[in-house]
Amino acid sequence: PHTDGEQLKERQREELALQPPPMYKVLLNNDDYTPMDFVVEVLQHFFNMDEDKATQVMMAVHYQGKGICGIFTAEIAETKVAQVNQYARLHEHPLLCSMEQE
Ligand code: TYC
Repeated sequence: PHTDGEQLKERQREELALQPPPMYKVLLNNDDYTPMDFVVEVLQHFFNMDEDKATQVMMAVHYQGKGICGIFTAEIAETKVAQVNQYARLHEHPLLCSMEQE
């Protein structure tokens, strides 16, 4: 019923399904204009950080230029990036969120 070629492809599908999915870092970039309070609120709201953690991450981005908000699978990372950038634009801040594969 199954040719050798089909069995090989099925094995390859099974092996791929056992691999963990690729993970993506969601990053925040520093800029000179977005208010610190706004960044802290974004980190609390979109990344479920408490106020202390959000303040730490915001200050790390402020002094180091970039920082990690979290690590997610592709679809979740893409959604976070889109939501943060849309929210920042709505409030007319230049805050930039991006992602890169781990
Ligand atoms: N540098 C901004 C300020 O001084 C604050 C800031 C922090 C902006 C983190 C963006 O991702 C950011 N108001």
